[in-house]
Amino acid sequence: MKLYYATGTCSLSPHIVALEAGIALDFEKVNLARTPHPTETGADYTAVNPNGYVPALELDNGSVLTEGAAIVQYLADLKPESGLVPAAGTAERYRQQSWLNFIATELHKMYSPWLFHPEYGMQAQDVARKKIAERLVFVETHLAKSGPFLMGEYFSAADAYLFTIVGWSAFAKVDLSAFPHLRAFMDRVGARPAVREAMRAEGMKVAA
Ligand SMILES: N[C@@H](CCC(=O)N[C@@H](CS)C(=O)NCC(=O)O)C(=O)O
Repeated sequence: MKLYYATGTCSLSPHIVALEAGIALDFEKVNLARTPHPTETGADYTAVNPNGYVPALELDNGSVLTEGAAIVQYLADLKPESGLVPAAGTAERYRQQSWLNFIATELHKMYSPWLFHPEYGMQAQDVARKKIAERLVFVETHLAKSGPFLMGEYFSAADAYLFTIVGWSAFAKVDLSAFPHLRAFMDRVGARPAVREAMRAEGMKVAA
């Protein structure tokens, strides 16, 4: 299987999940700075994902799975013993899907594109930061009451996704000072060997 990724973007989440699950992947880097995005081999990435965005997972049968929230579940389901997703059909699985959907729609798509494109202007950025702060209050309250991870006592695929998106906060000037449990979560997840390995492999800076 091959993961199409771009350094430090949302594709870090399936990268982390693959390493946590012990799944060996091939990787092909996508250059998001050029449009249409070429891959590192010079291929046109829209031939892989017509929407042009990462991540995309090319399966061994040649078919392509897109959407980060679906990809992390697919990978984790390949290794149920990793405990990264609850069993399909259980209430716990729906609870995790609820978190994955929340992260995708309420966080990911508020940080990106709004806080990554200064051309949208300060007003749009202020609105996005205010909305993100409201959503992070919800996450903070949950972690304080039911943490230390989103699913409680165990690290799951949803945590990899949350870590990836909240990890953009310094760059996006999203202030985390009011969220001590979330900051502790970021430190806790950031210290995991698989997370550090994924970040290092993508050429990201990893805390000492
Ligand atoms: N709905 C997609 C969105 C993925 C997404 O926003 N990817 C960004 C990087 S974090 C991207 O590739 N942007 C470049 C583009 O849209 O052309 C998902 O959840 O996987």
